[in-house]
Amino acid sequence: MINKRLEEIVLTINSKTLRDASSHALFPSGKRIRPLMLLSISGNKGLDIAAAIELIHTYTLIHDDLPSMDNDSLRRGVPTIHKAFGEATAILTGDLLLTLSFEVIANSDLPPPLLIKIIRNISSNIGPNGLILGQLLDIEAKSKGLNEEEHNYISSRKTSDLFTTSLVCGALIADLSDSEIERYAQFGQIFGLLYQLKDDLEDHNSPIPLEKQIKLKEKLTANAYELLRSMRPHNDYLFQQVLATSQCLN
Ligand code: GRG
Repeated sequence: MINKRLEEIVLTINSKTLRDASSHALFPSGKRIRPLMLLSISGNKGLDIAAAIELIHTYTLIHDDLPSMDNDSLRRGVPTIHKAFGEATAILTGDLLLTLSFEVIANSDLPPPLLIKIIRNISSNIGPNGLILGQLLDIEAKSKGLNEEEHNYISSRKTSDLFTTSLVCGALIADLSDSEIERYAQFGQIFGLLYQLKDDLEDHNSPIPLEKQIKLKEKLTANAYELLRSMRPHNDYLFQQVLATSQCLN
């Protein structure tokens, strides 16, 4: 369902080069965790917003892979966009996916007051006090040592904030109460840290000693389950994601 909607969105891009580059970035598909989390809360009426979240996620990956950032040659087993299409096209493809995400949101048929809440939440989480701040701090951190608190702060911005807005948008579309929305936001922060920890453990890429990482993983997993158990209705997809993510290094 999400892939079909993304295919339709890509077809609205007039330039063949930009359409091909966007298609290359979106397919083969990643795990689609963020949009699936959103849909697990909102149901099908959140489809456009879920697709917009995946467009944003894909933009961050394209820009993160650029020579001036992580300089990666492969993503999901295929050449990164700058390797396949050149750096200028890769920058523009990231830019267009971000821009297109807001066009898709604005054109969705959800009520305008809800759309404004969604736009406010997404833009504050991916902007200069969210994901972009996380990316900047991550780049700056490469030339200096970090303590656990600083490292976790970067992970919260770089990774948790996009999970958080995906979950909060799902909760907003499902018309949940403020306290339920807040619980999904808390879950997003915890899950993002857990997800980043898994990535760090797999890549052996953390300034934090292994023992401390494992302790943190156990604490985050317990907190994530506790929050999920307090929510109604039971969300099987979110339980499965915590289980799959926390199983690293078991
Ligand atoms: C360029 C503004 C800007 C931000 C980049 C996404 C990001 C921030 C950096 C990528 C590096 C990284 C390790 C981020 C942690 C989050 C993460 C593990 C992203 C990969 O997400 P998955 O696993 O990827 O959902 P797929 O391929 O399944 O979509």
